[in-house]
Amino acid sequence: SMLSFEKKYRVRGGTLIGGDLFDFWVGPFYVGFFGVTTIFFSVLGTGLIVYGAAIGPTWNIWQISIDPPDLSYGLGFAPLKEGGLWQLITICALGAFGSWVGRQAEIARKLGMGYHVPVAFSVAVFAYFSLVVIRPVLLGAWGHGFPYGIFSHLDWVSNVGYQYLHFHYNPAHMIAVTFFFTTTLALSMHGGLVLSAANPPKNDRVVKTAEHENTYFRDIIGWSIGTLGIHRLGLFLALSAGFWSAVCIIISGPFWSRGWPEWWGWWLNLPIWS
Ligand code: BCL
Ligand code: UQ2
Repeated sequence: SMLSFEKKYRVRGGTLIGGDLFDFWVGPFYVGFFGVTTIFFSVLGTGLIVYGAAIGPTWNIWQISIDPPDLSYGLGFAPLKEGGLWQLITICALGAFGSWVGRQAEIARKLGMGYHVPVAFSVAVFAYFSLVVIRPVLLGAWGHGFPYGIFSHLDWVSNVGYQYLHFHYNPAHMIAVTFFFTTTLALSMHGGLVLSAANPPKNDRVVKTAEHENTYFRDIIGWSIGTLGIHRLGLFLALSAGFWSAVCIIISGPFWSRGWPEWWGWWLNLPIWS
């Protein structure tokens, strides 16, 4: 049931597609045009995965894999059992992720909020899109996409990594990894700081405010980024992690086909060393 204050947020309008047609709620869920398309693509895509598993060799959850077409199919359609399923599932996945972005955007509009959430999720979708569309298209075959399976996608990451000898030398991978690690550092500091102020020890029980949070860091490092600032920093760090991940895989093959350690030759070859 609805909480007393919820009703005032259930306002009409703000839709991008469909006008008033899907502008309603089912229980706690907003529906909307994109809610319908999300359900459609998710159910169809999941059904195709289960079908692929059913015609495959195993029900072992770790070993089930829906593989992309052989490289020989290039950028064409493959028969269903030869990678065509992977192609349809990829379309469904992109349809569902795109619908989810649209749904986030409509709800943001409805509530008069910024588009930060859909923009953020779009970066995750972009990372997925770069793996299964951008890089395969640039390399000329859908077979460069990654297989949909638990162990199989790990094998793919390992194989593709070693294809470039030592993926840690990929400069964009370095930046992505650094942003991932810094994101966890920032979130652990933020979570720790907020809990330390808002969830005081038993012998005190006086909830502290942002002034205490600011003072804590001013005392330690002479500066506080501030309560709004830490969220801006967090969003920037997290989006950068996803963005540089996409870059690191797009450049592997299409723009650099040798080992990544060799890329650093530009440094060793600087004239200042000779
Ligand atoms: Mg590496 C990629 C870290 C070692 C080869 N590697 C990555 C990046 C990340 C990373 C920077 C993966 C994250 C990503 O793309 O997110 N690698 C990393 C680290 C080490 C490491 C930290 C380490 O050693 C400590 N990598 C190595 C070794 C190589 C290697 C040296 C193997 C031998 N690495 C590769 C290769 C790749 C990476 C090859 C990549 O392709 C990958 C990369 O950059 O990909 C872009 C982005 C996020 C996504 C793609 C997820 C998208 C989610 C979508 C939009 C939504 C899903 C919804 C879901 C289905 C719904 C669920 C519903 C639930 C019910 C709620
Ligand atoms: C802060 C602040 C918060 C915070 C955190 C800080 C009151 C509740 C975590 C401290 C953050 C700093 C010093 C930036 C760290 C930089 C990187 C790159 C990790 O000052 O304001 O608000 O949560």
